[in-house]
Amino acid sequence: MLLRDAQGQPIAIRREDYAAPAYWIDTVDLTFDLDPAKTRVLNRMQMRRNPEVPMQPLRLDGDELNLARVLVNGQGASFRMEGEQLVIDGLPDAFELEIFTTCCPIKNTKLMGLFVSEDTFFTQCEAEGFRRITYFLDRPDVMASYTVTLRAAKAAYPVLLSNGNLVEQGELPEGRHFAKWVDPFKKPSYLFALVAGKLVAREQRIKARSGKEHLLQVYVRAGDLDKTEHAMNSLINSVLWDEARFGLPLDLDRFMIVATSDFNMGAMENKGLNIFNTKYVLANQATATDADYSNIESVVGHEYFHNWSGDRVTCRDWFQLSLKEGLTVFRDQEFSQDLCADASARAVKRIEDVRVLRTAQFPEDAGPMAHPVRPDSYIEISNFYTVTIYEKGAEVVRMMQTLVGRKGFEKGITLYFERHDGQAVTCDDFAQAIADANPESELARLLPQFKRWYSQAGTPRLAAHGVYDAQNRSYTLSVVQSCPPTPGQPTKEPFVIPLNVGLLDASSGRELPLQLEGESEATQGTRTVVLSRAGEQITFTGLDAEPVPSILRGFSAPVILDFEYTDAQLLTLLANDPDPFNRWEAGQRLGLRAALNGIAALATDATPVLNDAYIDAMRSVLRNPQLDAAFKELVLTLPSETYIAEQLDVVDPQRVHLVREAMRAQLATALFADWQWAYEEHHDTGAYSPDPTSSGRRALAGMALNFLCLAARSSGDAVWPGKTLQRFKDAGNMTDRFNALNALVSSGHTLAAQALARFHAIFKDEALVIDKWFSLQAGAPDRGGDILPLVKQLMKHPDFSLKNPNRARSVIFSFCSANPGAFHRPDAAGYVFWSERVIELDAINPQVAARLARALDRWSKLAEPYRSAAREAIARVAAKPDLSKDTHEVVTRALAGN
Ligand code: B3K
Ligand code: ZN
Repeated sequence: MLLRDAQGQPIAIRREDYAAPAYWIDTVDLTFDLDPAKTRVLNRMQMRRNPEVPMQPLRLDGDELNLARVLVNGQGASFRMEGEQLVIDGLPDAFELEIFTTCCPIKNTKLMGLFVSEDTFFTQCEAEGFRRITYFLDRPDVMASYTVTLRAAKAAYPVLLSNGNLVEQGELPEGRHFAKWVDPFKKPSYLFALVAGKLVAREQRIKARSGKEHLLQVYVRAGDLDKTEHAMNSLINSVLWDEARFGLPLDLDRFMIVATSDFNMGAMENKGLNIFNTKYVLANQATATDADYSNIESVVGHEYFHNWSGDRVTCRDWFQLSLKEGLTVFRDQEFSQDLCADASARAVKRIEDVRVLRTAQFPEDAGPMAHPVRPDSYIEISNFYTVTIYEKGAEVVRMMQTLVGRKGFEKGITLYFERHDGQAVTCDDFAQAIADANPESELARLLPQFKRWYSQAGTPRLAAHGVYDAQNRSYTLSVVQSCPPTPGQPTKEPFVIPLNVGLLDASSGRELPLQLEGESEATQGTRTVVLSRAGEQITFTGLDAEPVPSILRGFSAPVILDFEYTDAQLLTLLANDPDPFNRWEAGQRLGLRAALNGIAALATDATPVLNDAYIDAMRSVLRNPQLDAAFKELVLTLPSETYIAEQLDVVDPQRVHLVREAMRAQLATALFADWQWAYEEHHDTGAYSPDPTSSGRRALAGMALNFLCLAARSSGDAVWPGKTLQRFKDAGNMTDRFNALNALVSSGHTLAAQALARFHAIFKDEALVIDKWFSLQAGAPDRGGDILPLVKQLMKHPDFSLKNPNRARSVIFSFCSANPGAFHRPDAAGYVFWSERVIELDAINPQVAARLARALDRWSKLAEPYRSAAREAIARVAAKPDLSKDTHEVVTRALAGN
């Protein structure tokens, strides 16, 4: 596969060009002599020709390798290089191929392949990193059995790990030692891993339902062992949950997690040897927040669940990435929900997941990088580890569950793994298995159309309209679906959309029984209506007055719902909807409406943005004894600047920022007494536990403190900032401490400087906490353009490093991607800063650079002068010679977008 055209421009790989491999690799025997400057890799493979493919030369992928020797059946073989590929002609049908290469892990700043982090060797092979370790058929449909021998200096690298089971270990001359690992399962190369270094492990033996014993290990650096309890508990819960919910057992004697502080992403599901960013492993109450605890639980779960959805059954090609990622995100979401003690905590988790989808995936689906859940082409696959593949992919799986029911879905999963165990398959195979296990379901009936969710990009819109017919006592909802054009897809066909609907009585707020036209009886609760045509009508009968419709309950499909709710209807839903998702959604719609009105009015009018009815409703939620603190915190959080911006055709980010800040200030003062009450009522959560109830109380107390400090800003009151500083000093856990610090920093109080200095002094040796310290400052609300100079200063701080992805993200991404009010400056200095950092990072780590490049995806929506300045900045990056494929793809797509 040649990756550049005659002009040296990268060329796209297309899904329709898929062809089975011309050779298979049955076994791989790897021997590593580990040395940071020059690691030697001996790779012995038993290979055979694929008889189903016409005879052709063997082409092995490689990247930045030094090739020393190639032997075929023990004899020197003739080969040639075509670009980075090693090509061998005239091979017999079956043969042994031996390849000897060296590489330089210490210089590997891309963190793909074999690299060194804090004197420890790690690997990252997904998607195409194995070719940076040895020449190989580096594609997921080539599955082989691996035997791995690691050799290294014993004093420097006492722990030597790879996939599977340790079968032998021992001493070697000159202070070296070795370990030999055999993986009992065939796997694609992207699941290979090794780790070598000075590490210690928390261990736990568990017994599965079958009675089989397993050893679980969490490996970290010596000082971090006290931060591994939560990760271990999360792992144990994951093993138990997958067995209980889907009947999927742990299939290995030993399951290892290893943490590294230099990692491009969250974690990696290598078979039996998961490698994790420290951010998703290390936690104790002094250093980690509730959000960290909950992220650790879901990432540990996610990687563990890949052991089946990804490892036992993998992807035929990278276009099928969502086969494993969408399914595994769905599984980790369900896991976290099932661990919740009650319905309210489950709903909170669902709302949080939907919030991610709507603030990150919807913009992606509307921008230049929009792609279907199963993309048709890519230049660099690393760019397609996106919220569309992951989160929208998970919604597609969730809709399947909705269409076949929870039990039916479990049957479908069982059939999928029975049918495809040990294979590399496609998204079609998955959908087929779920449908085949449920032949009577709506999914089976509509399967080809349902699969448009895999092939069509863009977020569908539902325009719903309700008409009450007093004479017939009926209410008809008309729903028209549409989907905007996306790159390469000018028109779309209708989707299959499961729409969960309920009706409330407008005066009492009570839920009404549902009886569809033609039905003889009414039912209580929610109905799932399956839409499949461009326009349809749903008629409910037996209604004495016009009801308030509660549509898209639980966010039953990843769509945008337009319905012309009156404020009164939304207030009814906010106060009464038994569906907690739509109850929250009603509050969001009210807040969004106020924001959009405020933005439209700003040019001429500076009256308060929020009306009394909204403020009163928020007060009622805050004071409602029936609601949980975590849910209240979500309802009282205004829609984000990014989400508000998405609703506008032309975005002036400064206006969005000003209006949202004005809304916050208004909520702070109008509810001052209520915030005081909320803080006093919720701030004591007893001994620390990260469970949803106590973390919800902390979240609400933290929110209250934030508003109290904000109110103090306009009133000049010194009491609450003083109390907040005291809270910061006395806090018994990181959540309370960080919330207090955040309250001071985001209100711009003068006490913030003191607190920040103290925070740094206390946690100077805790890298993950120092990341928080950086990110809080770079993400703080902008006041008169003060954040960019601060960000530049932070980059000069001795603790800053561009090479460490977590640190680079904590400063640069917190500013460019997460702080629109500070980043979009009328003087364009934010964009200039962005282009310089993208270029600088691209030379070090293209994956991280390409992620940062996405910060300007939505440039064509910006108002002037932002729009032209942003375009110019993107063009500046695109014009840079020798740009990586990763960044090249992102910026050229951005420019083509308009
Ligand atoms: N599968 C990995 C992601 C790999 C990213 C490669 N650029 C982690 C995960 O989704 O579980
Ligand atoms: Zn994953």
